[in-house]
Amino acid sequence: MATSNIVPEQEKSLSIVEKGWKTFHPTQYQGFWIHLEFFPGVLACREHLKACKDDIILNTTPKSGTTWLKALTFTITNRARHDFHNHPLLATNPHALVPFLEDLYSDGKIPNLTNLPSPRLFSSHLPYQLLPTSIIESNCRIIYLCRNPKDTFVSMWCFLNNFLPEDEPPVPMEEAFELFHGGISIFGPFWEHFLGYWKASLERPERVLFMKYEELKEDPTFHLRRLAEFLGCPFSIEEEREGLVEKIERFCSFESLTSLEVSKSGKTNRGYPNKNLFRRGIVGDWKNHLTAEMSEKLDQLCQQKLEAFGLTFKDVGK
Ligand code: PAP
Repeated sequence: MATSNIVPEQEKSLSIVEKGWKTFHPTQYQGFWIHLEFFPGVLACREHLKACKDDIILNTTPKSGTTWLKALTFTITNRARHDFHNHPLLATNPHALVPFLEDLYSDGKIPNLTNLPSPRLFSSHLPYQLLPTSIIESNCRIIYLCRNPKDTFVSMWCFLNNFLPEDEPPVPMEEAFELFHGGISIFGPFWEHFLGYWKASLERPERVLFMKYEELKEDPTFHLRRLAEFLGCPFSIEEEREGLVEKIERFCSFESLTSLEVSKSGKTNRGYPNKNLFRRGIVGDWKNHLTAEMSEKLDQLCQQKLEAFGLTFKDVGK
C-alpha cells in the first residue's frame, strides 16, 4: 500500500483500522474514512491542484449515481462538439471522460492539467470539508449528487462484494450495515458528506448545485435544464424545439449506457470491469435487501443528523 509520501504531520492524523467491509480498508483522516489506497492521491490533490474559475467539479459519495452525472454533464457541456452518432460516450466509460481528482493524483503524482480544454471537468468523492482549497478559492462550479442512504448502502455493499476472491462469501450485510450506520463507509460518515455540500449549496447556490438521485430519476428533463442553466449553457429555443433535452436524457439513461459494448466488456482505469458500475439503477431497491429494523434505524439516523438542516429524502422509505 503506497503511503510513503505521507508527511509526518499528516501521518499523525491518520489512523488505520481494518474493519468489516473486507475490500474497503478505511483510514480516518480529519473526521472522514478514506480508502487507504486513495490516500496519497487525496493528499496530493489537496496540496497541488490549481483549480480555475471555469472548472466544473462533480462530487458524490460512492454509489450515488456518479457515472450517470458524469455522462449527463459531459454530454451537456460538450453538446456543440459531439453529435450522438459519433459521441465519445459510445465507446468510453463516463469515468474516463471525467476523471477523479483522487486518481489523477494517485500515488502522489502531480499531473499536468494545464492543457485540458476549458471548461475542465473533474470529479471527486472527497467531502466538501476536504476539497482542495483552490477549488473553494477559485469559486468554480461544484455539482453534488446525493442519493438516499438506504439505496446507497445496498449499492455499495453489492459493489464491494464484487472484489472478494471467488471462494470468499459476501460480507454479512448486518456487519456492513453497522459500519455504514456508524459512519464507516468510503468517504463516510455519509451524513457529514451530505451536509458539507448541502450547507455550501445554501450559502453559494450560484456556484454549488445540490441534486438528488431520486429527483433526477423522477423528472430527468427538468433537472437537465436546471443543470444546463447552472452550468451557464441553458438549452436554446432551437435545442428545445428539436427535443435535445429528451435526447440527452435517453442517451445517458441506465438502459442506454448498459446496452453499450464498452459497459459490458471494458475496464475502468482503476482496473475493475465497467459492468460493475451498473446494477439496477432504480430507486427503492433497498426494500429487497434491508430488514424493517435496518430501515427504521437509518430513518432515525437521518432524522437526527439531516432533517434539522432541512435535508430530507422523498418517500423512498415507507
Ligand atoms: P461509483 O461511486 O463507483 O462511481 P456510482 O456511479 O456513483 O458508482 O453509482 C452506481 C449506482 O448508479 C448503481 O446503482 P445500483 O447499485 O443501485 O443499481 C448503478 O446501477 C447506478 N447507475 C449507473 N448508471 C446509471 C444511470 N445512467 N441512471 C441511473 N442509475 C445509474
